[in-house]
Amino acid sequence: MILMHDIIREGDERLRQKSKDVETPVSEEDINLLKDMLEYVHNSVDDEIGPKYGLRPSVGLAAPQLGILKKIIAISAYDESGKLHDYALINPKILSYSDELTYLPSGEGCLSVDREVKGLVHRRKRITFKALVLENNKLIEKTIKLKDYIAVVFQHEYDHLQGYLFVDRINKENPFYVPENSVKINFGDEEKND
Ligand code: K3U
Ligand code: NI
Repeated sequence: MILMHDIIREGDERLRQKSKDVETPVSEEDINLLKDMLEYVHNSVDDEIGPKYGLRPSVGLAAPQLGILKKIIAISAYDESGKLHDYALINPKILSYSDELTYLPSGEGCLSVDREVKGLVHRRKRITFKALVLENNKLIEKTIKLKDYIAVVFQHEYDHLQGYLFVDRINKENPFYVPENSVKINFGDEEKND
C-alpha cells in the first residue's frame, strides 16, 4: 500500500520532469501501480485507514509524485452535485478546452507541497481528454468531458505529468487576481458574499 513516505516533495527534481507515455500493451506492473494509486486516494479519505496510516487526504495522485515518470493518474472526487468521479487513467491527452476559466476560492493544495501557499489557480472550466481508462479490470480507450471542480482536479494531476506544480500557476504580483473570463467554483454550501 502507498504511504506518505512514498510521496516525493517539492525540491525533488523528478517533480519538474516530463512523464513518458506508458508503453502498450500496458504491463501488469503498470496496472498494479494504477490500482495502488487509486487505493491511496480512497484510503486517504477513509475515516479509519487515513488516520491509522497518517495519510494526507487527497482527491487525486499522479505517478510522478511517487518518483515514477509515467503518465498515470488516479482521481476520486465528488462533483458539485454530489456525484462521485473515480478515474484510473493511463496516457491521458487533452484534446480541447474552453476559453472560460474557473478556480477554487480556497486555492489548491498538493501532497508534494508541504507548505500552505495562498493564491488562486485559474484553470480551464471545461476540458475534453482521451485516455486508457481502467474499468472493471479492463483498460478501455475513452474520450471524457469534465467541467468545473472535477476538471480542476484533473488539470492539477495532468500538470504533474508535465512537471508543473500548482504554485507555478499563482500570479506572483497579485496571487488573488481574477481574470474577467474566470468564474468561481461554487459547491453550494458557501455563504453568498457577492
Ligand atoms: O484537495 C484536497 C482534498 C482532500 C480531501 C477532500 C477534499 C479535497 C487535498 S489536496 C489534493 O487532493 C491534491 C492531491 C495531489 F497533490 F496529490 F495531486 C489534488 C488537488 C486537485 C485540485 C485541487 C486541489 C488539490
Ligand atoms: Ni499535486
